[in-house]
Amino acid sequence: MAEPRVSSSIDGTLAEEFAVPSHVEEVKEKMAAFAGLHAAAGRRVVLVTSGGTKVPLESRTVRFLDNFSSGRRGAASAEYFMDSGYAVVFLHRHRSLYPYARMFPGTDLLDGLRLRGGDGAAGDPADVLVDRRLLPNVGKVLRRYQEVKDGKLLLPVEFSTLSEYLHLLKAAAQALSTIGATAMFYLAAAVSDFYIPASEMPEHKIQSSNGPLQLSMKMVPKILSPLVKDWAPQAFVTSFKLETDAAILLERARRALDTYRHQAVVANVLDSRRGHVVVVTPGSQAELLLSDDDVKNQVEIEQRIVSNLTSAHDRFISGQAG
Ligand code: PAZ
Repeated sequence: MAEPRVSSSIDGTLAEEFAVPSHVEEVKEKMAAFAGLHAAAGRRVVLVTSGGTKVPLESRTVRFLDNFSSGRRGAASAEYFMDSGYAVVFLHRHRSLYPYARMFPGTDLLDGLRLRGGDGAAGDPADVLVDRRLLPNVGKVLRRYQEVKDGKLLLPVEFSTLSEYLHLLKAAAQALSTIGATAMFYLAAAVSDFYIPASEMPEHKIQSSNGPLQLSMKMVPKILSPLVKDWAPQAFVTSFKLETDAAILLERARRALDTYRHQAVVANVLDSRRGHVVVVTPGSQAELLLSDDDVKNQVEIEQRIVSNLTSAHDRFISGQAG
C-alpha cells in the first residue's frame, strides 16, 4: 500500500513545480472572510470542488490533457448543501456546470425568450415571454438563485489548470481551517494524477514535424495528505473515488480512507455514477441507489449523498464537542 508522501515536501513541490496563480492570496482572504462571516451566523461551510483539471503540455499552451468531468455532481451538490443550511465555496472548473444554471443545459438563453407580439419593437423587458419548454421551472429556479445571492451563500472560485486547482485548494483549506469542525470538504473534482513539471515543459508548441510524441509525466502529489494532516486538521473531509472497474472500487475507497485517515469516501463507477454510489466511512458502508420511481420523479443522487454526509457531519461535530 502506497504511503502518503511527507506533507512538507508537498509544499515544496507545489511551490517549485506548479505555477502559483497571481490572485491566490486575494482569493484566500475572500474565502476566509466568507467562512468567518457564516460561522459567526451559526452556519456551516462546505468547500465543494467540481469539474476536471486541465494539464498543459507546453508552457505557452496550445495543447493540454483534460478529462470527462462535467461538473454536474459538484453543481447539484452545492445546491443541496445550501438547501441544508450550508454556505458553499464552489471551487470549479471554468465553464463547467454551475449551480442553478445547470438546470438549462444546452439551452441558448435567447432561444428560450421571446418578445410579446413578435416584432420586438418595444424591446421592453416587461414584453419578454419565457418559452416554458426550453426553460422549464425557470421562475422557481430564479427565485432560489436570487435567495442564494441575496444571502451571499455561494462563493464561486474558478480554476482551469491543475496548478490553479492545487494552489487554490490549499488556500481554501487554510482559509476554512479557521472554523474548525464546522467546515466540510467535498472533493468531487476529477483531478489529474499526472503532470509535466514546469521545468520539463517545452516553451513553444510541440512540432508534429518532429514525429510521434512520447510523453513522460510525473505523479501529482497526493494533496489529501497535507489537507487532512496540516491545512485543515479539524474539518470533516470527504473525497471521491471513481473507477471504471466496479470490482476494485470498494477496495480502493477503503485504501484511501486507511491512507489519509479522513472521514468519508464517495465511491462511484463512471457509467453508473448518476444513479448509484457507495458512501464509505471507517465504520460503515452505505449504498445509495436511485429507484425507477426516483428517476421518474427527477430525484437526483446528489440529494441522497448530501443528506448522508450532512448527518455524518452532525455526528462528527457532536463527537468533537463530547
Ligand atoms: O462531474 P461529473 O458529474 O461528470 O462526475 C462526477 C465525478 C465522477 C467526477 C465525481 O463523482 C468523482 O468521482 N470525482 C473524483 C474522481 C477521481 O477519482 O479522481
